[in-house]
Amino acid sequence: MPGTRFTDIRRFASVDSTNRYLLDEARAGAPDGVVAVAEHQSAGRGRLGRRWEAPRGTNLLVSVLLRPDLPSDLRYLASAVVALAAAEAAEEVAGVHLGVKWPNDLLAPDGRKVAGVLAEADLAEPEPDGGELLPPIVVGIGINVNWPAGDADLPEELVGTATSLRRLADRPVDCGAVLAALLEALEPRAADLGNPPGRLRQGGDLRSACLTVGTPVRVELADQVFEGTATDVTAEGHLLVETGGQTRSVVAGDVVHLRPRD
Ligand code: BT5
Repeated sequence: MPGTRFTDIRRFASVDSTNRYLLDEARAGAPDGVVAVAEHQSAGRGRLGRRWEAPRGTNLLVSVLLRPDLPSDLRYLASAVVALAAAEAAEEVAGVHLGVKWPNDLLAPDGRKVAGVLAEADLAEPEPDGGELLPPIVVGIGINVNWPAGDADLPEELVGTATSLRRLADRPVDCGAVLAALLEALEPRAADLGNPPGRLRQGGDLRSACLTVGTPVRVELADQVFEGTATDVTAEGHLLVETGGQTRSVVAGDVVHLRPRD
C-alpha cells in the first residue's frame, strides 16, 4: 500500500494460518509492516484454541506484523488499532457501521459478529540480529466480507451470531478494497502506538467505539462466571464491570453481551 509501511504484502491461495506464517517470519527477523493475506486457511485460528471459519475466497483473512515501541502493559493497543482500522474500512467500502465488543470483536448493530481479531506475540524469542528489532506482535483479523450471504450458509452453531458486510450492505463487497482501506486506516493508528499522546488517542478511540461499555454482561473466566454492567475500559485495556455493588477489573476472558446497549 503506497504511502504506508505495508508495502510487503504476501498473498497465499492457501495457508494453514496467516498468523502462524507471520509469527515464523517474525522469529526469522522480518521487519515491521509485513502483511500476509490468504484466500483460504486450513487451520484459521481464533482465541483460546478456537477455529475461525471462512469458505475459500469469500472473506478477508489477513495478518500484519507490527514491532511497535509499546510498553508491555499497553500491548492490547496493537489489536485495538487493527479492529478500529477495520471498522473504518467497513464504513468506507461497504457503508456499514460496526462497533467493538471488548476485547476486540467487531459487531453489527444487531449484535452479530462480523470480524474477530487475534493478536499473538512471542516475547520469549530472542531476535536473531542481537536485539536491534523491537519485539513483534502479529495481529490477525478475519472479516466476514461476503460470507455468510444468509443464515442458510452457516454451520448451526453460528446461526444468529455471525453476519457479513455483504448481508449488511445488501450487495457483494470487494475484499481487495476492504484490505486497501484497512491498511490505509491502520498506518496513522500504528504510528500512534510509538508515542504517549498517540497511545492516549487510540485508547480514547477504542473506548468510544466499544459497545460493551454501558451494556449488561456475563463474564466467563476460567474458574468463575459472573454478571454485571460494563462501565469502562481502563488505560491498560481492562474492562471494568460493576457487579453486586463493587467494580471488578477483567483482564482476559469471554464477555457475553446480555442485550445490546440501549
Ligand atoms: C476470534 O477468535 O474472533 C479471532 C479470529 C481471528 C481470525 C484471523 S483470520 C487471519 C488470522 N489468521 C488466523 O489463523 N487467525 C486470524 P474468538 O473470539 O475465539 O472467536 C472464535 C469463535 O467465533 C469460534 O469459536 C466460533 O464460535 C466463532 N466463529 C468462527 N468463525 C466465525 C466467523 N467467520 N464469523 C463469526 N464467528 C465465527
